[in-house]
Amino acid sequence: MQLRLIATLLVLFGSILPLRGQGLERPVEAATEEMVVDALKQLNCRFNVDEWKFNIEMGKRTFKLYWLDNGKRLALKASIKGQPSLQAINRYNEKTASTSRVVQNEKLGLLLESGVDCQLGITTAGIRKFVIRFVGEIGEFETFVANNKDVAPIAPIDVKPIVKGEKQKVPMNIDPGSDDKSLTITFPTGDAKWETAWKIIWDMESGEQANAQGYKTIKKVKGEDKEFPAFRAGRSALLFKIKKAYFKPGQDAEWIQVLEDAHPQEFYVPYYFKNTRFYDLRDVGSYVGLSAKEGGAISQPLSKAKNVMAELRDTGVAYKHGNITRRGEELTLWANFGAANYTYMIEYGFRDDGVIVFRHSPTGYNYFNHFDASHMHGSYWRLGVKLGPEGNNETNQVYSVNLPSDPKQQGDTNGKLDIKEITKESFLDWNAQGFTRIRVTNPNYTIIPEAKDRPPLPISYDLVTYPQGVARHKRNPDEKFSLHDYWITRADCPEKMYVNLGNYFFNETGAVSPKLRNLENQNVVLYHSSSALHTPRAEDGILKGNSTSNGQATVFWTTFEMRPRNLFLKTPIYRSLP
Ligand SMILES: [Cu+2]
Repeated sequence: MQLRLIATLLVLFGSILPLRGQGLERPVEAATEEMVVDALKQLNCRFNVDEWKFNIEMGKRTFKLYWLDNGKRLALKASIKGQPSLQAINRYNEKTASTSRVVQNEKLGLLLESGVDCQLGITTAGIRKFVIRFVGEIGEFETFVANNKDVAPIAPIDVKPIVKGEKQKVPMNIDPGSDDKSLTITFPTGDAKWETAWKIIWDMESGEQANAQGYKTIKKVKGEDKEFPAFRAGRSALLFKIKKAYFKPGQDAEWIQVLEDAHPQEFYVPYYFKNTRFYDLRDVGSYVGLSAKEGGAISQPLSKAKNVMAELRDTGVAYKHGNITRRGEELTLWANFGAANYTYMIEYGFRDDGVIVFRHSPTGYNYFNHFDASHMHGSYWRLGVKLGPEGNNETNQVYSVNLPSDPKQQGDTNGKLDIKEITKESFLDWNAQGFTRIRVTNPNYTIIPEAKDRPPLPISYDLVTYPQGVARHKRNPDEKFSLHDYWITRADCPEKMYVNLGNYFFNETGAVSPKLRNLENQNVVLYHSSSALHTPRAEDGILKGNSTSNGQATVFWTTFEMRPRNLFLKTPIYRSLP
């Protein structure tokens, strides 16, 4: 392929030469080099030719026109400055780009490309329009890149080597003036080539603050429903909230919000022995101050109140095959809710692979010094979910996901999970054989493109639970909130209290309430409980009674997690041993 007409680096000014062929031209099936030259001359642009490649300068923009297959195809390519995230590029290609598309080239960086198949018929005027439109699209894409810049880059985080016995601070950035309540961590920690990050905004809220946010309870007064503030007024900390959590699945990726107000909302402890029962969060205790000494090797208490510990933990091997392996990390934020004789440990684990682990454990002194005083320690969580980047996180869908146990449904022709969209405020139960998960997706945000056999896969988070058992309490009429494992409401649901969900979902006859609303693809709140059955043993220090000198019940955790799905193009932080 050669250009006979022009030697390399011939610079022409279009205005010098006469126009030719305008208006009279018939379409041909291959563009000649002369047609390209004419078109460029008519556009008054500077250009030079390097064999089959035209280097063009038009206005402030430079780009290349490729004369391919003896003119059967023409392609335009422009190098674009800027570093939009992969997701932003995909979004541009899917939604904004009309005749061009953006590709990330390993050597050349970001390229905007457009092509024309001349075999369908091409004229000089057509080439001219092709170039003009492309110049317009460069401008559009530059504007798109400017408007889709990611939020402020994360400043490098300093990590010092660990000296045995010494304590180190967690390698994270704390936003000044936030009372340690707004923080960012990158993973792997201490690595300039970090690959994932969490931005977390947490708070400890008092009953007074929660009541002001509309946390109410309804009680019957003389046969009529009356609203009362949900919590005890006062300043002590009752709600340990993750107000917002954002995950970044790559240095160039957008921050993806996951949580919007998540917290344990009740610690309900019914004793089967004597029907003694406690709503410990509502009625008894509050979160307590912590000592720095209680934290691990890499830890620090947070905020002036020091009632939350930040701790960096090694979570063991994240994956392994041969020398392709690495150890995982988790930023744990933990607190302790003191409720008279008992206390509860509450942990949020923000893992380097995007998983959030929610843990609760009782510990402390048994209420009854009796081996038969078995009781349930229930932790009732509100999980506000708002999945997606800022500006695109208001549309979410919810699904239940179950493995079918009927062999017919598991057969070769089916063999698919039973995935059902939940379109209305609902409750459902965990099914052991179904490995039930609740999935929240953002149908408007996809990084896994469409393939031959499937549509694009939206980003999702699965609520995956690890129950030791399923606690149902039916002895008392106010325990209806324990009758199901998952409750799903809209984020704007007037009922914000887990312990009142029974009254919201059912009417007095026990029938499902007609007031339940459609989810309408809005943000949702998932309510889920995790329970630990405590069957007292000598190791709990009960033989000689409930005393500090006699020992206490050690922790026994309940756990569930929110697990990302299709937020990455490959295994997160995929590395080999050095
Ligand atoms: Cu107990």
